[in-house]
Amino acid sequence: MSHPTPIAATALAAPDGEAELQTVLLIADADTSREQAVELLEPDCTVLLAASGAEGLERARLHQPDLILLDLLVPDMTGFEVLRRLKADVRTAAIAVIFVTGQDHPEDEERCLLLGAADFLTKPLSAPVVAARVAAQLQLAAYRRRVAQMEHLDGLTGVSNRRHFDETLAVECHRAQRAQSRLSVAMVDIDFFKQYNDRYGHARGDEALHAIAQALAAGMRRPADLVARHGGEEFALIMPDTGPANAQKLANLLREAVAALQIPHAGSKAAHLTVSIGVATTEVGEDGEGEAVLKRADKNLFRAKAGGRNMVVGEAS
Ligand code: GH3
Ligand code: MG
Ligand code: MG
Repeated sequence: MSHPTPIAATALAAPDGEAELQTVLLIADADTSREQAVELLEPDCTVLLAASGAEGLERARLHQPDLILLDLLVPDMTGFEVLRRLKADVRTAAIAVIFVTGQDHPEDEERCLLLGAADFLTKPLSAPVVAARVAAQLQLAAYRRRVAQMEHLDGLTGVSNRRHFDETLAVECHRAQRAQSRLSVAMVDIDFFKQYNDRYGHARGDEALHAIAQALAAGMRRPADLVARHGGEEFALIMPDTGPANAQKLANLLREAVAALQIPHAGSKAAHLTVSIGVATTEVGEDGEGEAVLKRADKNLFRAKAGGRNMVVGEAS
């Protein structure tokens, strides 16, 4: 089977800049239609196969595909049941499902759509119809994914926003408490930034905020570390599983990375933009959503400002 246009209209740009193929999970017993579908999708998408409803549900949960093609006739349960279970599970409810059925029964089509299927295909499959319908759903999936990512990001700086920070901090605090590990947070505030705006203008101020945010993000080492814009010219960091000594070490590297940008600021002692950072660490088993440790980090930030700025203040190990 051949088709003129690529199915996956949007190659998603991964955060590291590499394009990523979209993933389609095909839940169907082995037959010629399944072979046809694989052949049609394979050059443009990553295709995952599941030969039963149970396997399909498991793979959907595990791999979070962009789209599911679901045959009405799977061996272990009806396709309707698979769809019902996909929609009942928060981990899979948002994944679009296209139903594939052998008979042209309008009542099947109606039932699928009522159960939440996104679209419907009838066997024998027609290549152009499959390509068009799959492409439409994949485009929507790409759009949804981008919106979900944007909801977590601060528009000006490209790092996480305050809401995402608050949610992540609550989750990580509970995780640290359960794991009996320590979690560090830091508050980062740009020094003499009001003067920077007054002297160079708000637009230059915005550019500096973006550059500093990106330098902080680039300096964070572990996948679980998080940089967020906490508000105005303040950033906040979450460093899971990190004690006071390592958190202060990292904070100092970040402070140096910002200074190394050498963004000129005639109104600052250092003659370029710098940041002050306050660090704090949870006690092992500490309860709470993170307000307490954040407050301690803020107090240390105040000390860093009072101590002369462009410095890190943390807690004793
Ligand atoms: P300190 O060294 O004590 O932190 O002094 P500061 O001037 O940095 O602190 P202050 O709180 O007095 O001023 C913060 C400034 O940050 C004022 C505000 O105009 C600027 N600011 C906050 N958000 C933005 C923004 O989104 N864009 C720009 N360009 N400036 C911002
Ligand atoms: Mg401030
Ligand atoms: Mg400031």
